[in-house]
Amino acid sequence: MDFAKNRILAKIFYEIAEYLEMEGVEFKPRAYRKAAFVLEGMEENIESVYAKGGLKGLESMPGIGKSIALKIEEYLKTGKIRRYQEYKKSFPLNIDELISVQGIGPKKAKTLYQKLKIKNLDDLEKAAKKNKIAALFGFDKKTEKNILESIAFLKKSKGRFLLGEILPLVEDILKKLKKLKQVEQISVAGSVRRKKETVGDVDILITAKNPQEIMGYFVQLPGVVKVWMKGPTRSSVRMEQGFDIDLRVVKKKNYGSTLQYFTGSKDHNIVLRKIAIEKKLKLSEYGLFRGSKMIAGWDEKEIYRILGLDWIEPELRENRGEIEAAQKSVLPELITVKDIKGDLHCHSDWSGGENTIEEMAESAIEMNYQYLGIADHTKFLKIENGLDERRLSLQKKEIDKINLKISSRNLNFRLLHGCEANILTNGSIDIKNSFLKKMDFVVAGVHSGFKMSRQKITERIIKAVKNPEIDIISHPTGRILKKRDEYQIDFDKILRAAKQYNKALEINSYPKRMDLNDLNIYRAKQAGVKMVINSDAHHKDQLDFIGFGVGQARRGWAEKKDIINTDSFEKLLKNFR
Ligand code: DGT
Ligand code: CA
Ligand code: CA
Repeated sequence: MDFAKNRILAKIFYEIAEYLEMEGVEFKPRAYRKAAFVLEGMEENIESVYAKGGLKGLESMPGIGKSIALKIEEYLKTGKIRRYQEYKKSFPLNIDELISVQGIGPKKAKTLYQKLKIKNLDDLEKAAKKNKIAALFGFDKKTEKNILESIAFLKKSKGRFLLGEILPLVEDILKKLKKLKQVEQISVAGSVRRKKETVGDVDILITAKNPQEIMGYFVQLPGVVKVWMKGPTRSSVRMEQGFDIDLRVVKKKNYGSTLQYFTGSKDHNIVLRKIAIEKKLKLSEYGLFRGSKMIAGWDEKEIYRILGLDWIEPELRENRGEIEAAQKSVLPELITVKDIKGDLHCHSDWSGGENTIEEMAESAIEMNYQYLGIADHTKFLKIENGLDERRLSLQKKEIDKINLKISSRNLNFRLLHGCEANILTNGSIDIKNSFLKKMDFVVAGVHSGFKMSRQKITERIIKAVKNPEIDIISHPTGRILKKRDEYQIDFDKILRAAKQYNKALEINSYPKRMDLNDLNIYRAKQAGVKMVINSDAHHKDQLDFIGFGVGQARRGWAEKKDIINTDSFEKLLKNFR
């Protein structure tokens, strides 16, 4: 099924939300974002909802009120939304781009356009370099410097896409191609197969009976907006989300070597080719050769074996020691999604989340988890409606009630009551220790004051690590992919403290967060520090994000024993107390 209209409407609604914020309208932006979010996650296309139920049908969807339903109707009938067109006409600017700059929100974007005719990142950069921004808003030099840094950062990541954003789309396309009777073997290669946190383009390989037909089907997939090339063995398209997919059809006898070659990474392949040469062999995408005789090619494992290596998981192929480890047969046994027994960081509608605690629990039960830890924000985070001690106590009662209900179903499942408390600028926590003591577990993280000096912010986090009531440090680096760099911390110092006080650092699976990148995970593992892979879900469907965290953990060589939420419920709680 094609969900093109759902996606287009979602994108328009996200943009309308920004325009509303530009005008200083309250509450409505949130409603539009919610509607966009619902549209993105729908399992039915919006045209058929409307065809079946008309305006009433649209209104009966969660998160869609009267005025938004009318806009959907308008779009389905006319292909346009007048209000949106008007906004675009009065403010012809790249709003997504501008507000992704740290310190620039919709209102500032509006002023920038009105006063300086700034429409995009390039305009903004030029103006900032001439100190025009500071003059306009009364910013100090430092703020303007931050803006320039943020622009440089955005430019660096331009043209790369979050794995979490595109993987669901890629998996959908793989599924569609797999269903074709002509397709024999199929795999994604490149950085997607290696689960790199950001992806330049998507590479897919297949072997097939009738390549022409497959190419014909591929270039007409829903969501394709441009065909770069369409040939008998290779086609390349641009998807509406902006990323490209390369599809290659190869011969069966070359499938393994081509998969190996296009999985990369380039650095990994270079070393592999050297090893081949040392053995008087030659490795290329067409196979492994002795002289002109092909000795391997159809199977990837075979190539590694003949080169004297254990087969290497794609996530490890970055030339970071995996080849030496494969030679010595000491590769790590990487953690898998199946090893995860529960999630210790998700949000409910008590603060920031979209679903009730019970709905979150049901999703976790469906995922065969043994436990789910509700860790809502605490009171310092006012914008997220953070919980104070009184509401935390009420929440505890609610969780007890749900646990009781669930226990009658004879499931091996329990809800745990935690919170994601704030590490304040002086390292203290916004909820008293005497209260935290009563909770099942406590996550604590930095949610404000990122721009402190390296020494100060490190001390601040270490103070939280030493706090006996805290079990997990969330957002240990504070980065937001493509938006904000890690905050300056002395990571080695934090690792030493975490090891000494036996605290777990969080691998955050939320696609744009991914606190603890592959290299940091590797460092933590080497330092003997335990980690926890959490979804940070704000919606029940987002519990699935866990796979992205597991992907990064694998890239960081993490094994089951390194990750605490592979433990049973009993063992986990014993360690927390
Ligand atoms: P991306 O797309 O930037 O996220 O990263 P990759 O790794 O998917 O890179 P891509 O799409 O340019 O190429 C796919 C793989 O093909 C790459 O990982 C390794 C292989 N490859 C591409 N160009 C070269 C090359 O010049 N030399 C070698 N040895 N391998 C290459
Ligand atoms: Ca690629
Ligand atoms: Ca490529």
